[in-house]
Amino acid sequence: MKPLIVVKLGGSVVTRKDEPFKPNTLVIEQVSKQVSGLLRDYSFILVHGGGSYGHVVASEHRVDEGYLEPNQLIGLSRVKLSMNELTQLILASLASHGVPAVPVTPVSCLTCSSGRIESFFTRPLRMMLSLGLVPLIPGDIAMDSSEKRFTIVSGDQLASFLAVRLGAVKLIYGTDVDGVFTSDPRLNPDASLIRRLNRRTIRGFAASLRPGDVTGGICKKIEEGLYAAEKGVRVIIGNLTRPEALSLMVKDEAGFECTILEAG
Ligand code: ATP
Ligand code: IP8
Repeated sequence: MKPLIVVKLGGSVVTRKDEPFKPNTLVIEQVSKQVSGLLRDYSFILVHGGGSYGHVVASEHRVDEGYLEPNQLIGLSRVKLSMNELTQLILASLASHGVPAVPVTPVSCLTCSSGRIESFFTRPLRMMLSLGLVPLIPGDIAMDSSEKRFTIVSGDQLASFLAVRLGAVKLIYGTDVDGVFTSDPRLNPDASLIRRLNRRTIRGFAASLRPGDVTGGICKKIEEGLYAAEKGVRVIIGNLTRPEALSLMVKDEAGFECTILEAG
């Protein structure tokens, strides 16, 4: 089988996070075209985030906090509606470039405990990959066996879990910035890119990393990425809004401005 690459298409890549329900159509198209060209040599799982779709709705209904009161249930439905819409846009773009993507909805094949994936029926994914299909997986709502009863499972967690479980050679977290910086580069023009990051070196920056959206933003992304790196997956955080970024990160990230997460 071809080497497996798991790519998380960040919400900051596939949407404009500062405008509710606004897809970044240009970047979605760029990514679809690159995946199409790479499929001859690699197999892919594409995970996508919520951006200006899921996060807004999830936080309105406090879905990430778990069950608080019955009125939240309609919120679960609304999160699905908004995420389905985004998945559909990405799927249509991939298909128009000849990428045989199939959407897989996490709420139907996994459960969490206190917000962490506890079981995931991955057989359909393995069968899809062996056929040459490209699973397209959104961050999603999930049933939770703890007293939370439901939760949000982030694309970041899904991507690192699947990269480890399915033996990916590389896990790419695509965002709208070049990687992890000493502080938020969109707020601080003096922030500098951290090219290599591990649990030891991160201590120096921990205070400057802001938690972000309902699923924890850049901090959680680093944590999820380090988990996969420590299990032997090559993990990169890089800017997928740059032209040809995906191809460069898949084939050879040397010389490309990005952050590599390492064990140690
Ligand atoms: P989503 O969760 O919607 O899928 P995403 O995965 O694209 O989104 P975010 O969680 O939004 O990514 O994280 C990327 C954002 O984190 C960047 O747009 C940046 O502004 C912000 N950020 C905050 N602190 C930092 C930092 N120290 N280094 C890099 N980015 C940072
Ligand atoms: O954007 C969250 O996934 P993320 C998805 O990867 C929802 O954190 C439903 C808010």
